[in-house]
Amino acid sequence: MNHIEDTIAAISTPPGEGGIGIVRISGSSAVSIADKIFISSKNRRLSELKSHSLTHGFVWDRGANKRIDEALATVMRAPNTYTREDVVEINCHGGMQAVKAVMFLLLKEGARIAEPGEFTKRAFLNGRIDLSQAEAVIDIIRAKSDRAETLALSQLEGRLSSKISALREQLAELCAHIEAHIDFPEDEPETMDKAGILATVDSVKNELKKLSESYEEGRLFREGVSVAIVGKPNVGKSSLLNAILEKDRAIVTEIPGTTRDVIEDSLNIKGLPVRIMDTAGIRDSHDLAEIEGVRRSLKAIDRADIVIAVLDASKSMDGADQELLEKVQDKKTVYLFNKTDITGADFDEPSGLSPVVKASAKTGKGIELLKEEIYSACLANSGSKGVASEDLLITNLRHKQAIDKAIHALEETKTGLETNLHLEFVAVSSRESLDSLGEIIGAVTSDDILNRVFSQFCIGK
Ligand SMILES: Nc1nc2c(ncn2[C@@H]2O[C@H](COP(=O)(O)OP(=O)(O)OP(=O)(O)O)[C@@H](O)[C@H]2O)c(=O)[nH]1
Ligand SMILES: [Mg+2]
Repeated sequence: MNHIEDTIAAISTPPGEGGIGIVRISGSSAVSIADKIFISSKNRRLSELKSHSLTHGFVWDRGANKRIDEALATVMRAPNTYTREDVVEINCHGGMQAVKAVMFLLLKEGARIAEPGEFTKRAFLNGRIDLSQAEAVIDIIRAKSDRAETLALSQLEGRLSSKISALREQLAELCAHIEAHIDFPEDEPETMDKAGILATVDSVKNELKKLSESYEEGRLFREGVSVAIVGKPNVGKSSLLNAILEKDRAIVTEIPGTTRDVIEDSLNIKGLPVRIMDTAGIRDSHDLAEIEGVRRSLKAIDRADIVIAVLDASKSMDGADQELLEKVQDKKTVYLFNKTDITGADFDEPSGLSPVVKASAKTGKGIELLKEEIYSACLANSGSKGVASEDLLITNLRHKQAIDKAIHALEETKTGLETNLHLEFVAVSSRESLDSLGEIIGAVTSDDILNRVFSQFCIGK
């Protein structure tokens, strides 16, 4: 993946039927290779076209002397392109056949198949974006909610990059200051501003701590949370799922033991991507399918970030309800009393449960409140107070790990200075903090880091 002199090509639209299919070509020979397979209807060569212009024509197989597809070609010349190289995009008809035929011709004319993420990797290697911005591209593609997309977009626009760069500038100055005194220890007491250095260490460290702490919340919005609806048979779990999703997703009957499998769907609560699971009612059974269903319900409790324990408000609590409460006691749980359309707000409510939502899956009452409670429970899980949307959130584990490494190195720097450790050692840890932050934006990088980042991409991006 390091042959940046190659011209690469890939199908950039997802496989399957679609209106159009796009093949993208990037590299110094992009235009000349595309010219060999594309004939514009005005009989002009792509190499004669102005940059960033679109032209209609036909994909042409010279060898077989036949038209392959009608298409549009866009020529974009370096450096104002996605990769900073010459780029040609051929928009042909959707479906697999046309794009595959175009790819085949391009490979025959000298292009190489791009590896996953190679276009974006080139954008990084050619200095158009830094590494955290490249990662934002994957996050945008994968965003499961508008909030996740907004966070990724702000990362792509460089908000994280500028924050990290600003902190690195402070650290670079600090390193230079410390290193300058290594060779002149006799000057040390007079010229080295130890108090000033310590103040910088503390202030950078505090900023990094704030970023690190934002990760749990950032991760929630990027990756989403899973919520399991559990309870005895017939308490209204499937009805609740349907009410939450506002669609008829799961089968509801008055027969206890209707749901046998885990039914999953997704929704968004205030920008939080939520994967919600309806489960089989938990009870002892001799029915093999139901036994398996109950096993899956228990597994769902384990897997879920949040559990909704459903209780039937129209009936008094029994041993099975108690058992359920014990099973969820180690989980972040929202207790939902269903069927309050039958009882009203007055029923025998056991004490000590929190938060409690009184609802009716039948009338929809309390469903909005339930969503609020799920949202708060998630943020409480992340240890966050619900940071305002303008705040910078770390959403990527790799970034958090690099920040934590930098914090640790700064702590060592601080101790070193306070205990008058030889400056050479202090210099090592302060350099380490600078380098750790450099890993986030790719100023300091290794093949290992690059491979890890770009292997997550899809082909054609
Ligand atoms: N009055 C009233 N009836 C409800 C409510 N929610 C569910 N029911 C009824 O309770 C019965 C069971 O509902 P389900 O949603 O299938 O219950 P479940 O918990 O999924 O049951 P299993 O899948 O068997 O575990 C059905 O007859 C529903 O119409 C409610 O809020 N009020
Ligand atoms: Mg059910």
